[in-house]
Amino acid sequence: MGQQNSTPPSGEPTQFDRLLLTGAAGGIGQAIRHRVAEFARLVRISDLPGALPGDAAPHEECVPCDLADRQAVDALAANCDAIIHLGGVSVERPFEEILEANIKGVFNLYEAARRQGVRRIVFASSNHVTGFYRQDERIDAEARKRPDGYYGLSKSFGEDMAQMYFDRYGIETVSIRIGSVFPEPKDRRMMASWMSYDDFHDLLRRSLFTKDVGHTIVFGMSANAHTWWDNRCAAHLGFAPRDSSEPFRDKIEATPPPAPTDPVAVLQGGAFTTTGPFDPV
Ligand code: NAI
Ligand code: 15L
Repeated sequence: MGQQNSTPPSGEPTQFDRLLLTGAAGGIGQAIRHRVAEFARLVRISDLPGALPGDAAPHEECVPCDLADRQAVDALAANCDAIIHLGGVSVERPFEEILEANIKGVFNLYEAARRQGVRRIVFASSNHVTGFYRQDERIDAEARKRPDGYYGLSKSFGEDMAQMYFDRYGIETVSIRIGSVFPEPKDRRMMASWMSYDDFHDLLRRSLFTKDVGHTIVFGMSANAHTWWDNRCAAHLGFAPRDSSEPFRDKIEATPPPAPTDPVAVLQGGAFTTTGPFDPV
C-alpha cells in the first residue's frame, strides 16, 4: 500500500503546459490536486464559486466556474492542453440537478474543448453506467450500458459525448468508469470496486499521455481479489494496478452483512439502484 507507481507509458511525453482540473474541491480533487502538478507546468484548478480553498500553489491558477454556464466554461478551457474532468454531481439526485451540472456541464466542456483546441480529456465516468449488472457477472467495456439512475445516465451521456467528439473532431478521451476512490473501502461492495489514490494517479497519467487512445473506456479499480470488471478493451493503456482492498478485509467483515437479497449485495451499483424516485407519486 501507498507505493508510488512511477512508470510512465514508455516513450510518451509526460508534461503539458497547462492542464485544467475540474471538481478540484471535491473528495478526489483534493486528494489528487497536488499530485497532478507533475503532469503540467501550470494546473488550472476549478470548482463552483466559493468551493475552492484560497491556498493556490505557485504552479496553480484558481478559476471558479459553474459547469452549467456555457460562456464561463468556454473561458475556463482557454489555453489548456488537456482536461481532467472531475466536476459535477457525484451521487444520485433529482434530474434537474443532474441536468445542470452533469449533462449541460459535460456538453459545455466538450464544446469548450472543441472551440479552444483542447486535444485530450480524462472524463470521470462511473461504474453506475453499468450498475444494473449483478455482482456475480463480469463485464468488459463492450457490455451494453445499464445505468442505474439519473446519475449513471449522465455519465453514460458523457461517454457518448466523448465518442462523438472523437469521431467528429478528433478530441481524444479516456473515460474512467471509476469504482470507489476513497482512502479505504467502506463496505463489502467496495471490496470489489475500491481503487486507491495511487492507482488512480497512475491511471490518470496513462490516460493523459498514452498515444492514440481515441475514446477509451477503462474501469477504475485496484487489483482487488475479486472484481466485476475486465479491462481487456483498455489494454493499450498498460494499466496494472498495484494496490488491493484485501488489507481491509478483516475490518469490513467485522461489520454486519446486508441481507443476501439486498441490492447492495446483489447489484454492482449497490444502493444507487434504489435511490429515488424523488418526486412523490
Ligand atoms: P465530489 O462530489 O466530492 O466532487 C465533485 C466536485 O464537483 C465538487 O467539489 C462540487 O462542488 C463540484 N461540482 C458540482 N457541481 C458543479 C458545477 N455545476 N460546476 C462546477 N463544479 C461542480 O465527488 P468525487 O468523489 O471527488 O468524484 C469526482 C468525480 O469522479 C465526479 O465526477 C464523480 O461522479 C466521479 N466518480 C467518483 C467516484 C468515487 O468513488 N469517488 C466513483 C465514480 C465516479
Ligand atoms: C460513484 O459514482 C460516486 O461518485 C461515489 O460517491 C461512490 O459512491 C461510487 O460511485 C461507488 O459506486 O462506490
